[in-house]
Amino acid sequence: MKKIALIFGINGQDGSYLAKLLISKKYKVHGVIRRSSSINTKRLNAIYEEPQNRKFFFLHYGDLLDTGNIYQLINKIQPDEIYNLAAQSHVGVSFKIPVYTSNVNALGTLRILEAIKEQKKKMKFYQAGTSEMFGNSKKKYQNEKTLFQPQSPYAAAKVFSHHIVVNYRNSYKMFVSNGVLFNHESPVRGETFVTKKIIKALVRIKHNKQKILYLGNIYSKRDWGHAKDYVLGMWKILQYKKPDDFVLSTGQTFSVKYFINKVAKRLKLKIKWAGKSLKEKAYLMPSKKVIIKIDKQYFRPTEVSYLRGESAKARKLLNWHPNFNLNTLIDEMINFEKNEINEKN
Ligand code: NAP
Ligand code: F7E
Repeated sequence: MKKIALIFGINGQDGSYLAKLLISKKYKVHGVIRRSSSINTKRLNAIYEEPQNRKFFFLHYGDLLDTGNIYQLINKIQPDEIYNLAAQSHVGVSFKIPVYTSNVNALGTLRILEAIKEQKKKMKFYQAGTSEMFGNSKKKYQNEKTLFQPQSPYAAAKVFSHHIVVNYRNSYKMFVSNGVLFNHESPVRGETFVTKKIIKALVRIKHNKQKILYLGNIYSKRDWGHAKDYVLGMWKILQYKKPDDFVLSTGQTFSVKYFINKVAKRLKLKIKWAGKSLKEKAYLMPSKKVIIKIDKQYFRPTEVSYLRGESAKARKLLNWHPNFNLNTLIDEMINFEKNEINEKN
């Protein structure tokens, strides 16, 4: 019998990678999408249009704000595994819509847990936790034992979800697990996240399709991995013999500015930085044209300036190891953007 998975947030970056992974592992995959006024399921088209997936891949309308809808979907589908990847996932935006973000990212998780609790069938549950929960930790590496110090409505809501998962595990003996994942990117990363924004813009600048890239704080440091590696980790977390919490990370950290310089180098764009703070700019050499400017609007009221994960537990207990490094991640993302430009020409 095929295992049945239900993915909330299937239309997102991770959802699309996870759906492909689970289909390759012979699961029947059900996914929940939100109704949108224009078609936005580009990441799922390849899976949906593949005739042999017709019997194994199903999409349903739903929303983490709708308690009845969540209950009905879980009750009808009777999944073996449920992955909650749905969220208002942009940290900066969470300061603009904090109540909505908390409703989806915190209470949305609780709504799913409540629906699972009412089922006779034992269902495993994965919650998409985040390194943002560590906030401005003073630790050189953050792991499962590191204190959460959330610095945004996004992170505070995710901390609630993390704790409520642990609470339901202890209270009701449910198989519910948290992944605490550091940043992970890919060619299908949302376009307002910094890696995708930088790569897309620099490839377009290289091809004379764009003049200037505006960014916020380029001195924060992140531990960036590839979504493909991280969705495998999610699956492994649910295959572990017991429910538990796991950090997934590469263990390396780089500043946004380092990332920009690396991408520019790989694109053979020679850039030179000058100026400080909001006046800092990157010039394209030898023309001396300004191609990067700093824009106040991309700064957050509170910033998480340094994240670096330690994922020894997942590496030991789950035999999880990232295959991508920063160079291979960047190369894949650059190639994707180059193809996008070629296809449009
Ligand atoms: P993403 O691309 O933004 O995908 C999030 C998905 O959630 C989207 O498909 C979105 O639907 C859906 N969604 C948003 N609000 C919803 C609601 N009210 N009801 C139902 N679905 C809703 O995010 P991602 O990068 O794939 O991340 C997946 C999960 O991991 C998120 O929970 C994120 O917070 C968490 N996370 C991400 C990272 C990372 O670096 N990527 C790291 C740690 C944790 P639409 O497509 O309709 O907008
Ligand atoms: O920002 C800085 C920004 O938005 C990274 C989400 O997937 O990972 C992601 O959250 C850094 C921050 O990712 C711009 O201030 C500078 O310091 O790409 P980001 P994030 O905030 O780390 C975590 C793990 C998640 O869980 C989240 O869901 O880059 N930065 N200039 C900028 N960031 C953006 N977005 N845009 C800029 O122009």
